[in-house]
Amino acid sequence: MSPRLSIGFLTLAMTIGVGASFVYNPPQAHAQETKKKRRKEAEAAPVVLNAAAVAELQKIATDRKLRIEDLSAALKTYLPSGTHDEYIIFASGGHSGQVFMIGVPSMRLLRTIAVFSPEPWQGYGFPVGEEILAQGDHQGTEIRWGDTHHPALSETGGEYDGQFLFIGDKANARLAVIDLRDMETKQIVKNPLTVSDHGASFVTPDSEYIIEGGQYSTPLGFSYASVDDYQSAYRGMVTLWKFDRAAGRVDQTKSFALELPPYFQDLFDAGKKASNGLIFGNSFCVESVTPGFKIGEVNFEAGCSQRDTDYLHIIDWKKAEAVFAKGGAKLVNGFPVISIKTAVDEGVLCLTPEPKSPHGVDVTPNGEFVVVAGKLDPHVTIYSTKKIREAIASKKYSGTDVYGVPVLDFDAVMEKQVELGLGPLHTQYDDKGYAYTSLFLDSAVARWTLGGEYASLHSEEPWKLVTKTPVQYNIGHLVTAEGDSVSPDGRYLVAMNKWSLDRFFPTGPLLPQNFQLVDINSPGTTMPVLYDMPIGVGEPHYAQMIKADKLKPWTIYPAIGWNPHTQSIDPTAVKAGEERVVHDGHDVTVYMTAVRSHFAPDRVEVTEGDNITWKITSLEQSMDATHGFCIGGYNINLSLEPGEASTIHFKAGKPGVYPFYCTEFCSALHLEMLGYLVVKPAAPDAKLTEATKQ
Ligand code: K7E
Ligand code: CUA
Repeated sequence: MSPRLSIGFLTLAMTIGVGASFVYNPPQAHAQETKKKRRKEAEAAPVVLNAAAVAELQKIATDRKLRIEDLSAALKTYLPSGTHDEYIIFASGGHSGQVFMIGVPSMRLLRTIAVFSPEPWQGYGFPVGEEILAQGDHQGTEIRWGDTHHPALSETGGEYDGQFLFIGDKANARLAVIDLRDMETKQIVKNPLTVSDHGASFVTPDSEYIIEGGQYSTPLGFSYASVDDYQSAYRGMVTLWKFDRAAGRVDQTKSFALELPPYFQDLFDAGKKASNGLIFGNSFCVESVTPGFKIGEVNFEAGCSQRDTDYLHIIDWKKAEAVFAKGGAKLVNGFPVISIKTAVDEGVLCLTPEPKSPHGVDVTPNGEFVVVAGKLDPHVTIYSTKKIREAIASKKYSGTDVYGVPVLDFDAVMEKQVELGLGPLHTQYDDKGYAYTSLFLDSAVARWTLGGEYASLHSEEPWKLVTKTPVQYNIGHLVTAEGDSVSPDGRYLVAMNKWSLDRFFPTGPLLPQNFQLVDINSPGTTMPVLYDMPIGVGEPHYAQMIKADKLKPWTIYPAIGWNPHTQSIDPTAVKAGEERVVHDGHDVTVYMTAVRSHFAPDRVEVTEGDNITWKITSLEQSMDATHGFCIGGYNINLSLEPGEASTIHFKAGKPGVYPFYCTEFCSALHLEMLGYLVVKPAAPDAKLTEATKQ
């Protein structure tokens, strides 16, 4: 054998020979080796820029017309091949209905997680996962997309614990639960009270509850009432979904909602530390004008902004939980709802004025303050949670609203107002006593100083604007490293910009959005933009950024025959050596395994009209050895990750021959990983019987 041929033979043997008894795994071994080697090299020889290196860099910079800040940004964001990011962002995927996983500081898209929309690569909805998607259907209407807004990582003691991610769908008022061990969606819950929402999802400090606030008021429970009866028949709401961490699911039987006045509730945030037990939610349009209001005289949005203030909602969720536990909720569309009256009588709900048309409501990491940003007011308004508690205790009310809800005196609970610029929206925090607020109209990120306990962390005067960094353009949310947990890291900020205009090559009239990485590591006025990342899928809203080492994702499923839905071994999963096809009248069960590079069995013969149950187990135990399984013409496509077991059901259609094949280029003999589903015509005598009957 010539050396060339023998190498080829060896590679082939390694590729096709991976079975239960043959564990040689070249790509993985190679990856580990590279990583170790790199680390050793970097430790042994920290870079020294000698004259030759400087000259080379100078040439690159000159040729590419780079400035010194560009070089610095490049060095801060570049990840040498084979190294990993320090932080992971889980970003809303907007209208794509999905979640994006992005590394920071490299801003590389690592994965899309399929949530509300079918996704073929992940085999989500074809048909595995269809049962999860169907949980989110609305009154019999199939909903197969989502407008995702706010992802929330599960928390323990107010820290991201890296176990679960929740995300809300604004368009259809739904909440999804993603297990971060395999980054797959496990559950979708449809809100039984409202069609659409906005204030989802936000968690209480130990993820006891996942908060889903509503938005556009409607009659609760999908019932009908004329818009003319808005004041009496339309209501807002906030739902508290009980999270069962052990089950990894929302427990709908232990969840409840609060009826709220028909203001448009917007965003919510849970108190923490000093303010644990409270929930803060803002609102706009407390004028309760409705679309169609004074047609021809003034438009709706102007009608919505007649007053100078809207209302911040303050909810005591521990008291609400107690009211629910003692049966104080009434069923609306089968779901327990605490009425406004009960909430007021039991001291669960009160309001306080906030500057008109607010958007963000963000509790500081120590729980001492709540920052509200009003789109039409250049200030952020900061409330003291201590003053709120005191005002509630001493009943410092300035009156009640038209629904009888007590309104706390604004001056008694307001701590400060800080002028930042035009269109402040959302606020996040760092470890240096700074807050960061997005300025939509200014297209900038404002850094400003917090007071109270935070004053000792920085040398500047508290409650003052420190600096603004322009971003491109029209920033919505922003996210800092662990920025809404009890201990933010600072370091990085990502501006989530709605418009990109000239930043990228034009992609037709529909342009990407622009995520910009901002370096917030140095105190004071230095806060440069490091990187532009186009987002060409949907419109992301919020994101959360977690330390990468807090995530412990599985690299293969824990055992062969794993059912990702139950996160346990499926006792009925097909085992190696038990592959077969069982015919029982018109019921056919296929017991199949998949391993490089074949499906067994690879010829399945059925008869037109047969009910087929098709079970497949991936026998793979090597990282990244994923197989796909598709049957053309049947809308079937599975992703079989190492160890995964799947079961699907379908009916054999028209007689014919349907090739099935592996949709992942899994090995050198991947193209050979195929088989035939042969659908035979129903027996002629059976047809005769049918005909005779007529
Ligand atoms: Cu500002 Cu839905 Cu949080 Cu969009 S929301 S930006
Ligand atoms: Cu398995 Cu390609």
